[in-house]
Amino acid sequence: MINEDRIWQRLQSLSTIGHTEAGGIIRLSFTKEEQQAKDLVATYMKEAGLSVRIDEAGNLIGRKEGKNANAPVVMVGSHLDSVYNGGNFDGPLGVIAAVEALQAMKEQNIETEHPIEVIAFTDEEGARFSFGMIGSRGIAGTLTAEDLHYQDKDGITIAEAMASAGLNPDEVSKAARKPGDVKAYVELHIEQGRVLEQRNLPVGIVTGIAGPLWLKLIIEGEAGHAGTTPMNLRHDALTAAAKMMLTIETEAAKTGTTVGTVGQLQVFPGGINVIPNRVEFTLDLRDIDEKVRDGVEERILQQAREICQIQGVNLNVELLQRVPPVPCSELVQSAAKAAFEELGYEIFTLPSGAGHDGMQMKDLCPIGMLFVRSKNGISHNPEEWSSKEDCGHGAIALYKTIVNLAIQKN
Ligand code: HGY
Ligand code: MN
Ligand code: MN
Repeated sequence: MINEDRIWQRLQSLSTIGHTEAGGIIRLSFTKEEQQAKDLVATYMKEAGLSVRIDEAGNLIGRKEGKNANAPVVMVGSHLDSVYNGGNFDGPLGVIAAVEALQAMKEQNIETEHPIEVIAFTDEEGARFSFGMIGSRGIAGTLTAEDLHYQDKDGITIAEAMASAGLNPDEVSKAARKPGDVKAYVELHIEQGRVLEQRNLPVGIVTGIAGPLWLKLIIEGEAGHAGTTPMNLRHDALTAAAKMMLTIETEAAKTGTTVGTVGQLQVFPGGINVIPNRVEFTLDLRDIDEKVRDGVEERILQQAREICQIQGVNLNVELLQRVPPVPCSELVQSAAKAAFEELGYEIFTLPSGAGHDGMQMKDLCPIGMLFVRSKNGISHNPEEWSSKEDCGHGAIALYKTIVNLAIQKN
């Protein structure tokens, strides 16, 4: 049904773009590496007989017409941008498998009622601007001009980066689709965890996506001489931050389902013999249950303020993004279950700890996801890997799910 070798070869070609000496991938949004990846995938889309365009938010879109041009589109896709030093499968597998599914339909002359669009969303990861899911917010119509002010490490805003990539940030709202335009959105993605591996299954059906809360905590103390300032007279921003990080670890672990990560840390002025007067660090807090997640947030911030009181330092908290957890729709889950049955795959369902573009699409259309087993559950790491066979199983399951969704007359 699908060509596993072609998928594998295309994944390998894609993995050379943004490849670093450290062995990982750096393909940040609106950079030449992301553009090169889009250009390569655009050639694959054309080979699959799709009409190809870039929308106003920078998403690469390949479209296959359906028998009924007015029928709502079935969307399928993922992303081509990466985290810093990421792996080869997070995002690209979903895009390449989606193109393969449509190419297989073309080669087998399969016509569907609904048109189908493959989307390579721009900036799913948020690595460059610590914001993220820019492309899917654009399609969902929730991306605003204010969002485009987020800056990267060099102070370049999203708007400036879009302009340098040939887009007009003032027109970003034109990428929006209306509810009713889209029948469903389905994405194939690597699991990035160990559940499928522990069950010895190649693929699974996702029940829901945990919601990421991203905060930046800014602690301001007092710079001082490392040699002349007694310990009891210090207002050390870094030791205060360190105690807060340990609180994050303790409070997140308590619920058994929440995960908390400090991924970025900046210390000022950064001298070996200067007591730090300013520290900035990020918190990525997630749970499949929004109330549980926000309860952990509350307890962390409460203790952070107590730490500030004791150490005589100041805390400011900046909200970067607060994305609610999203359940996967019955419509897509049942189309996937029917596909698994047709293929003789064990029907196994699991939640996603990682965030995905489907979260932004939840008010636009029913969403759903399929997972492919990850070796040792490793991801966001050059060691990220899924076998050719598992990628093939994932692609066939995606193909069947798409056909199940696009062939029905409603
Ligand atoms: O951060 C995430 O969960 C996803 O990889 N963007
Ligand atoms: Mn991803
Ligand atoms: Mn990722």
